[in-house]
Amino acid sequence: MRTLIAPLILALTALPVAALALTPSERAPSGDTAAALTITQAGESTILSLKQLEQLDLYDVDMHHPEGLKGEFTGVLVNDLVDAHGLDEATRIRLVAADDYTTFLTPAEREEKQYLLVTRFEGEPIPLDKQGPLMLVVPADAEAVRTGALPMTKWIWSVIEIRAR
Ligand SMILES: Nc1nc2c(c(=O)[nH]1)N[C@H]1C(S)=C(S)[C@@H](COP(=O)(O)O)O[C@H]1N2
Ligand SMILES: [Mo]
Repeated sequence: MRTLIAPLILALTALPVAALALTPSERAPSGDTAAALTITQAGESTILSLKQLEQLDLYDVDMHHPEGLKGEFTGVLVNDLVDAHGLDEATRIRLVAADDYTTFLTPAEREEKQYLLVTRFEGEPIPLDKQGPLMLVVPADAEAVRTGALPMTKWIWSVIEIRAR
């Protein structure tokens, strides 16, 4: 009996984690130079295109988004963006969407989980009317949000600006 229990417990605990791993993407950065994201800190704004954003390391995750999309999401890590743009690591950042919806991320939240700023779905840019062009996802929370165990307030879509101050 004991010989069966240990492998069984191992198999059960490994299951949920394996499904939602971020893996380095093989995709080439976008060539799109249109304005995509404004980064504001201490009154100074920088405007980034998808081409510039995707110079950061790209990651893929296979996920069922709580709003319905199911497949491969590709994007950059919010923490990589914070590092690359010298945003104050101690400050909470505010994400602002095209419809004025806004949400905050504290340094502790960014430390605890990976927040992916999605630039592609199934390899293609996401149109504004499909909640693109940039959407924030929390792959580790996808299942809990879909079952209603966690709120979806961090899953802001149509992100146009990130502010730190
Ligand atoms: N851009 C944008 N993102 C958003 C929202 C929104 O109104 N605009 N609503 C948030 C909230 S509070 C929830 S619960 C989920 C789902 O919002 P919905 O119920 O309005 O579709 O998306 C989140 N992301
Ligand atoms: Mo909500």
